[in-house]
Amino acid sequence: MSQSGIALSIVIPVFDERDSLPELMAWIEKVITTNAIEPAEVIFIDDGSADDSWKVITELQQTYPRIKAIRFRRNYGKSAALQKGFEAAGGEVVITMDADLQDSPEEIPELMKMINEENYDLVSGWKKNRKDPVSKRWPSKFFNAVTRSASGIKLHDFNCGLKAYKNEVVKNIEVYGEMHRYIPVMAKWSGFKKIGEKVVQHQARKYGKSKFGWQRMINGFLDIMSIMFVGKFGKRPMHFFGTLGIIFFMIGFGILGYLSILKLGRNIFKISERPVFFFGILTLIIGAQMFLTGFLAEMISRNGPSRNKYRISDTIGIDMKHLED
Ligand SMILES: Nc1nc2c(ncn2[C@@H]2O[C@H](COP(=O)(O)OP(=O)(O)O)[C@@H](O)[C@H]2O)c(=O)[nH]1
Ligand SMILES: [Mg+2]
Repeated sequence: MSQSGIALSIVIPVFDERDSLPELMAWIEKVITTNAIEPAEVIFIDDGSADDSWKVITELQQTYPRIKAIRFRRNYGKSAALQKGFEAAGGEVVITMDADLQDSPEEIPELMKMINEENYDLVSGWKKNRKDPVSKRWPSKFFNAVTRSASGIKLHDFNCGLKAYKNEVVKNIEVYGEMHRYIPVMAKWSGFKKIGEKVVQHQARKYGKSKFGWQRMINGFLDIMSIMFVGKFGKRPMHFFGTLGIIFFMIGFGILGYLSILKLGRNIFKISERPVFFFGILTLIIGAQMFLTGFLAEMISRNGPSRNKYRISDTIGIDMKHLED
């Protein structure tokens, strides 16, 4: 048991899912009681929904006291919601799940077993038989192939909303931007190596509509570059920029030095008539720029980022002060 004595935390990001919530909560409750998973908490993070999702959550809480909730003042994105949910989660096992009824709560007991008994750090769902339109499935296949080869983690479905974690995993990763797609990659970089997957049931969306279009997909691709970079050089950016800086600087220095010696020796040409002269100047400047970038990155990373500040307007069952820090 963790210090809080809670066996399971279910973290559910919500954005305009009013119609799905009552059915989802009833289903989760059924799974928890039939499998005697106690104590369990369900944490909803309402991310500035424009419909009455918050009102529905508040009402559901009267029936199901295990519900806790956080409400953002505006929409910050799925990653932000997961991050705050992870900070609030006290369960020994933490399971994330979409709010739209596409993920099945029936998978919970088996996922818990894989964490508790088979000692996995992280288990990702795999929507093997995915009930979404082709416009979603194909980009997703491509995305998964890229992420697989970039990260070396052999998962089929990185972006599955249904995942299970050991508590210490969620406390040791920081999810922001559109990074929720790369949580397994972040977990690996943080030293959690036992990462597995489980084929999970997937349903077509019953109510409401999908919130992930191509704009968010592009941000997702940019984020994988950040994640690989931060994972490798986040704490020592000068090693990356400095190395590139030295290479460029030496090339430029070599070219200009060579031209200077020629000029001094024979003085028979105008230095600016040699095209390589401009190349030399260019690489020298790029080299110097790289160094400056490296120094700036070092200074910023030393002062620590404050990107996980989100404005929270309400909470249920959760200490708000501790969350806004
Ligand atoms: N907190 C939060 N949750 C979101 C946001 N966008 C989507 N979600 C939730 O993430 C889950 C998956 O989103 P969905 O639109 O169904 O994506 P799809 O399954 O890929 O079509 C659902 O539970 C959504 O409510 C967001 O901006 N903030
Ligand atoms: Mg969905």
